[in-house]
Amino acid sequence: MEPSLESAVEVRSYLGPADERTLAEDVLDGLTRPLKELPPKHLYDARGSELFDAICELPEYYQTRTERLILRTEADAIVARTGAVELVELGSGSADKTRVLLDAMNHAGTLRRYVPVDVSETTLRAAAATLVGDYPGLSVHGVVGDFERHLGHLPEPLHRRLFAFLGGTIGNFPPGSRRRFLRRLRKVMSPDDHLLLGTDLVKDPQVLEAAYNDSAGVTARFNLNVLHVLNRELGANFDVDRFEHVAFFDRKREWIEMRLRATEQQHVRVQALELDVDFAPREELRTEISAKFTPERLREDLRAAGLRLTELYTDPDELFAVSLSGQG
Ligand code: AVJ
Repeated sequence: MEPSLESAVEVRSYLGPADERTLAEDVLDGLTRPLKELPPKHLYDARGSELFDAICELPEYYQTRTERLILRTEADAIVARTGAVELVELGSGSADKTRVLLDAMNHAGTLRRYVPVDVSETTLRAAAATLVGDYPGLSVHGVVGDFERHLGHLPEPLHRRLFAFLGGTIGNFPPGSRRRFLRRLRKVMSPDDHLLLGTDLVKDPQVLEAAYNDSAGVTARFNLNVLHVLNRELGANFDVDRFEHVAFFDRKREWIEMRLRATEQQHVRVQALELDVDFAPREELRTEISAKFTPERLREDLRAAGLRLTELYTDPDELFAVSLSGQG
């Protein structure tokens, strides 16, 4: 083993017993409401993450490949514009889009540190090990945690940082929490830091709806998987076959909504919570919102958080946007 590689990686976990309670609390909160709802983060257990990776390859799901194309085209410009020596990535996952940015920083000769923040320690450690091998001189400081709660645990900045929040995940926040999250993010940023944010754009509703109702049924399996999560983690007895996947574009709110619809009247017991939940025939449980942006709304949301939009990079078909903003 190379000692130099070993010392280049440091991983700190901030997840504890409190985090195991969040699923239980979210279920108790969400399933006792008149309009049943679950936060989308529980879609991503091992199986859910696998299904999400499969979604990213679907012909209908243009987001991932479009964002990658934008990053490939603009990475050098982004690095030149920000002068970043350090990349802080929220929800880094397998970090494959990250490489495009790390490559550009490496070529510019500025790359010093990568700070991935992710809830999965296994994924984070695997990515860290590969990256230090591939980028000589790179150090990785991994933060195992929830980017909604652990932003206070980022290491002291070395110099100018680029914060990346990619994939359109910001769209999962409802408008109020979205601005609150951006504001909290802005508060941990230094005056010379920049935020690189990936957002899906408002477009033809048919194109949007197809992306969440793929013909291979992968999104349906991804959505239904959350019921398996509740069955396994909380001893619930959802009959997954008696729910169906629903996804539509809410034209007024300009977001995609994913729901699970009970095909018939049913009663569910959640053992760990001693909770009984009834579903009326066709009653729906909301599992995700995925907001779509116009450049104007994006600018406004950033401004409300104290950030100024400086660049908006998009693809020729204007499907997706990667924006750069800062405090200057
Ligand atoms: C990972 C939140 C960006 O909203 O498009 C994909 C998740 N849901 N298909 C999205 C998702 C259904 C995805 N984000």
